[in-house]
Amino acid sequence: MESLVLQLHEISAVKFGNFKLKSGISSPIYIDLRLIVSYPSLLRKISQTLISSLPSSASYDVVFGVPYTALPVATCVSVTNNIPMVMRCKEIKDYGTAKAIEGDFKDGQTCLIIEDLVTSGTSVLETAAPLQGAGLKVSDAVVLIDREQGGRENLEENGIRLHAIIKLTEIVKILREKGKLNEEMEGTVMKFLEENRKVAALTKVEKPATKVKALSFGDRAKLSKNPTGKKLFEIMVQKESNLCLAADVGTAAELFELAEKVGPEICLLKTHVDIFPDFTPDFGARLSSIAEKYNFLIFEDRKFADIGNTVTMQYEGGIFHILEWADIVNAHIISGPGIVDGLKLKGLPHGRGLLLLAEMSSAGNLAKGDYTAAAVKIAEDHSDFVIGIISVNPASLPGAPVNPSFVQATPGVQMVTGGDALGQQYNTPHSVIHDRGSDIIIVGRGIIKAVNPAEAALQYRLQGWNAYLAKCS
Ligand code: 5BU
Repeated sequence: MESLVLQLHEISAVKFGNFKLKSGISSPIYIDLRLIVSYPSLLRKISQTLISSLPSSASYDVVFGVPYTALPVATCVSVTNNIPMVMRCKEIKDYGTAKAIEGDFKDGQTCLIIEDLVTSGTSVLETAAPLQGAGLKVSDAVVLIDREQGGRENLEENGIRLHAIIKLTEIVKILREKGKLNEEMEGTVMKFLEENRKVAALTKVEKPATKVKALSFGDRAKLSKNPTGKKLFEIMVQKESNLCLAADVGTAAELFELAEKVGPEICLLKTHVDIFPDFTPDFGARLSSIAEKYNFLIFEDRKFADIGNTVTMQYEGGIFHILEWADIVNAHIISGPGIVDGLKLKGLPHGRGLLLLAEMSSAGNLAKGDYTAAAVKIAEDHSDFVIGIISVNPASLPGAPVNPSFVQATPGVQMVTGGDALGQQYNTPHSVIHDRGSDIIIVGRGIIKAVNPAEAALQYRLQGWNAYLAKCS
């Protein structure tokens, strides 16, 4: 262990000084294990140490390295121990055969997660979810360094055993013993690590006490002035689901098949009806009967944007007859409040609801500032028909907290942050619901490109719902 620590120090993978961390705080210690790719013998040593730290009885069908730092380590473990590897693509592409998890594996196989450093355990948890979603069993994670900031406990609570090679405080002690840092620096680093541990523990205890408890969906159902808005909240409570599936599949036939599989997990199914080459006039009736069977609502993501008079015709007419089957539609406010009046004219007599777009998930979009504020204001002015808002950061909307009778729905959600090649940006379910204050996660490719969409939907539902429960407690 000593020689490993000394080598890490020698290649400057462990440094002492004054470093500004991503979180903005200054740290006297900095760890950058990406450097190990330049030192093959060290890489080999680390991977061997990781494997030998596991119980001898343990065996895994596949290994997975958290990108990017642990990826070469996992490759090394895979090659030397002859254990197949699986990989995650940070960006799920629309084309080709790219999947959320790449590699050959079978449902129910066991997967060992390999990570370089664990702090609170969040990154391991966010990694485990899509693996589990793809059908793999994850019960163990092995890491090189444990920062001792609650990672072990957090993972344990989620059924994952943590195997750590060395604690950060042990690294500091070894380097001090070997004369690589002076007493003063040792003191500074130990104090920093201790304080950070306290900070992590304190925020855990203090946050719920100082934060305003979120109102439950059940209570908010009572506040909604619109029957569809009310029903949506009620379904969320009944199904313990705040998951909306963005069903962007290639054909209507695939959509029906997917809705049957994922139906039990969702409160809302979002369509883009104009993408189906096999659309037929009975589309609405067929989808509605599946919606009724599994108790979810249908949201056509039509993004109306024209003047009031035109949207009345687009809503009701054409070949899609959206008004007949979509419980909910949405609209941009670029044309002003007349668009809401137009849609309301047709929708309200049918008890339908409208979501207004206040923010978008794509990079460089223009829905911000005054535009976002205007969307919230128009929503308030039409709270009999507007049931909620499409937003990305609901807690920071102008005038927040926004009227609790409005549901907040957020697209751009996957188990890991990142994006696609065309500007989509992803946040995790926990971050969207708990940290950003949203109510509903809208998930498309995270579910539909999964090997097992039903299992992936279950995982998204659990993550979304647990984040909601945490907000209410
Ligand atoms: P994804 O596969 O999870 O990236 O799909 C996201 C869906 O949400 C997709 O149907 C988009 O049309 C939709 N969407 C979005 O991604 N971003 C937005 O700001 C809005 C809708 Br509004």
